[in-house]
Amino acid sequence: MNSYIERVIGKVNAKYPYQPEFCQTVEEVLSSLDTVVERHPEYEKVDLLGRMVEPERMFSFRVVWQDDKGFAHTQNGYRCQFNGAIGPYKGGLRFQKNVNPSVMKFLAFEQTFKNSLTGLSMGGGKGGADFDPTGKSDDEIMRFCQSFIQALYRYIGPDTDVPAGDMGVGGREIGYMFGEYRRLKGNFENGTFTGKGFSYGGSLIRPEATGYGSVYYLENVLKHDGEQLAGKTIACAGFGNVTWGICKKATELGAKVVTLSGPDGYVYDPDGVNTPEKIDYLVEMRNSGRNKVQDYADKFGAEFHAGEKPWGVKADIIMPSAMQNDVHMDSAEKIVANKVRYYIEVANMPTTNDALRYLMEQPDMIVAPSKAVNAGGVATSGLEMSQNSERLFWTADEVDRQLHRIMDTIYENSVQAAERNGLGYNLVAGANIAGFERVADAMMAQGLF
Ligand code: 2IT
Repeated sequence: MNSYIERVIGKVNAKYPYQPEFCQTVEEVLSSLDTVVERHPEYEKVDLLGRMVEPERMFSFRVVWQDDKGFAHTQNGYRCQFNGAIGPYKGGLRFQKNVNPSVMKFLAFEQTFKNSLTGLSMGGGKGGADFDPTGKSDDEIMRFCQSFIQALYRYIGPDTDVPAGDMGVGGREIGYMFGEYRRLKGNFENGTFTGKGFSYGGSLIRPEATGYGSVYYLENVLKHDGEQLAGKTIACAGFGNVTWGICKKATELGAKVVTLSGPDGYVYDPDGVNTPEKIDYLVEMRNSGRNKVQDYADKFGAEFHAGEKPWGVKADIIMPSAMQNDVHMDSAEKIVANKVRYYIEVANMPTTNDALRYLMEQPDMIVAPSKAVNAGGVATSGLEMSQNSERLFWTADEVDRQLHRIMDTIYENSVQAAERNGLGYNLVAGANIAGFERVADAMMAQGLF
C-alpha cells in the first residue's frame, strides 16, 4: 500500500482506538485510493488525507426530555459536520441507543463520499442521539425532538447544514424537529430539513428513494451480468424505511424479498413480502414502536427464527439493509457456501472489513458498496432541496426519473473510476475513488484549512 495512506490509517488507529467504527471506515475507504494517491504526490505536501479524516467540526450536547410520568432523562446529542468542500453539510439524524461519537464519525465520513457520488452539491454530515425510541409515546417523541432542536438549531440551516432522517428518525420526527426549528428561528428558511411531510415542502418519492435507488443500482449490476431482476429472490434485513422501499420496487419489477430481520431475529417468507397488505404492514410495525419483526411472522404465518440473522438463507441476491456490521465473517462464509452471486450492501457499512475483503475475493461474487447503493436517499434529499429553493413541487414521476438517472450515473462513474485505475470491475474501489476525487479536487482548489 502507498506509504502516505498507510501512515494516515496508522495515525487514525493510534489516535482513536476507542472509535472502532470510525477506524474501520477510514481503512476501508483509504485502502482503495492507492493508484490515485500514487498519481498525486502533491496530496501529501498539503496533508490532504490527514485533513480528510478529521471532521471540520463536531459538537455534542445535552438533550433533556421529560417522560409521560414527569421524570426527566438526559441523553447525548451530536452533529458531525465532516466535510463541506462541495456543498452545505448534509446527512441524517439517527436516534438509537448505541449512538456514540464513533458511530457519528463513521456515518459522516461515509456520507461525505456518498454525497459526492450523487454529483449534487452536498457536503457530508451526520448527527443523532443515544435516545431509544422503542416503546416511547408520541408525546415523548415530540418532547425529545423539541429538546434536540433547542440545542442544534443555531448550527443548521439551508446553506449551512441540512439534516434528514436515519434510523429512528422518520417523517414524524422530522415534522416535530422542523416545527421547533421554525418556532425558534421565526423563519421557514426553505425547509432546512429534508424528508419533510408533503404538505410543507417534502419531496414525493423521498420515503421510497433509498430502497428504489438500491434496486435501480442492482438492475445495473444484473444488466452488466446479462441477467434481469424478474424472478430473482432477495434476502433483506431490517423492516424499516429502506427495506420497505426495496420490497415495493422489487415486487413491481417481479422479484421477491424473502427475508426481513429485527433485533429479535429474522423472518423467512418464501412467498415473498410482495402484497400491498404485507408491504404496508412493515410501516405499521415500524409505527408501533415495538421494534419486533416476529409480528410479521405471526400475522402472515411465515417462519420466525429467534435471535438469528438471515444470512444463511438461500437467495439469489443478498441485500443487508439493516445496520452497520451486520455481516461478520461467519455470515460471509454462509453466503459463499450458498453460492450467492450478488452481494449488494444497502445499510451504511453493513459488512465488517474482513468479511468484505473475503467476499470481494470470491471469483464468482459481485460486491456492491453501500455508499453507492444507498445514495438514492440522500440524492432525493438533494432534489428536495432544489424544489424548496425554487419553491416548486415536482411530480412523483419527475422525481423518480431523476433518481433513476442519478443511480445509473453513480453506477457508471464507479465502474469507470475502477477501470481507469486498472482495478477492473470493482464497484467498491470505484465508488471510493469516484467519491474521493471530487472532494479532493474541491479541497485542493480551496487552499489549506
Ligand atoms: O445515510 C443516509 O444517506 C441518510 N440517512 C439520508 C441522508 C439524507 O440527508 O437524506
